[in-house]
Amino acid sequence: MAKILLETLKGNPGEKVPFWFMRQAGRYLPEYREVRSTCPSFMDFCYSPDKATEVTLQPIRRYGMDGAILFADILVVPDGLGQQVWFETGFGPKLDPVATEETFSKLSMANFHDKVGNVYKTVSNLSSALPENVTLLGFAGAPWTVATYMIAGQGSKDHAAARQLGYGNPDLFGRILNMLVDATAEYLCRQIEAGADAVQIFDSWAAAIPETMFDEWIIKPTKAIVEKVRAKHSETPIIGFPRLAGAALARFVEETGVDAVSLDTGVPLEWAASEVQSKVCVQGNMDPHLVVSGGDLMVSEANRIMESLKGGAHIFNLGHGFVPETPPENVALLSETIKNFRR
Ligand code: 1CP
Repeated sequence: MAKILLETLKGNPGEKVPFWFMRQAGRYLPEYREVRSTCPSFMDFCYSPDKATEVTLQPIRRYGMDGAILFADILVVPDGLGQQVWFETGFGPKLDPVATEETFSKLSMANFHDKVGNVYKTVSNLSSALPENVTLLGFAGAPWTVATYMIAGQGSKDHAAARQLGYGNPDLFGRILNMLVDATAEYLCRQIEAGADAVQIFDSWAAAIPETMFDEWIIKPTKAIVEKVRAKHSETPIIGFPRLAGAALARFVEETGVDAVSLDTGVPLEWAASEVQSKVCVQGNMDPHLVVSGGDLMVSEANRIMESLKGGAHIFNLGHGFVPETPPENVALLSETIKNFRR
């Protein structure tokens, strides 16, 4: 059986719209919470191939998505570089901040692949466990988004610490981004070698960056990763996701050379069809909060999205990840709606 999601990423869409959802594995599923409860440390959970494999497969069994995304986290990369990462219940990620020469000098690739090797094991487990029509997606965070956590030592709303270091000490900031480019490119190549069919680069915090900085912080590092991965694996599609980039999305697509791009919830579809989908495959872009209420509005919105993007390569997805309060039965209705649509 053909992998219709992979074919669509390669620019060969068919009658059906392939689909997967960001955060399709996660707390909205009771079976996820059950496995999660066996592992108090979230990072240990990401490094447990059997558990990570199981929770990746759970949504596929329930809903039959065309794509399975590796279960791990974007903060595996700083952890692999030697920056301590942990998750505090009710708070989120915590890291020992890297914002000085001294803290930066402790990071290196020396133990990277050993440290994160179990993620590659999860990918290879998945590549044998998944039904043959399901596309296996690997992923990593983009350097800018990962750097916002590394520099602040936690999640932040306006990414003040990263922006201020980027302006105030562009040399050190540039070296942090370069280290992330090299690590991320190697990390994605290893996932591909372990069996990932395609990879996505999440730039979740690409919003409201001045255009000159958008080039330095978002486009250049992403382009460098695309070039490095493509040099080794020219056939593997690479998906970008500069979330909330606004009109800069069109330039992102042209300049980074990604094969596909994920649209956040606010991207107008008529604009996306003419300015973005005319060049690459698009994914998107249902509001995850609409899946919390579900019903007729969710169904009509899903159909509107698929109608609006049926002129080119489109993979149905959300505009951002599922929220924990999503009722699993609404995901079932959404999945059926997508499966029944014909272009
Ligand atoms: O205890 C739990 O179960 C915590 C919830 C959770 C989950 C399910 C976290 C903590 N990470 C994940 C898995 C995850 N993270 C996946 C796997 C698979 C899937 O999508 O089904 C992926 C792709 C990510 C990527 C990720 N992690 C991103 C980029 C995508 C996005 O959502 O914008 C980001 C920003 C993170 C950081 C992160 N991980 C987890 C938390 C609480 C956070 C911080 C978010 C914030 O700063 O607001």
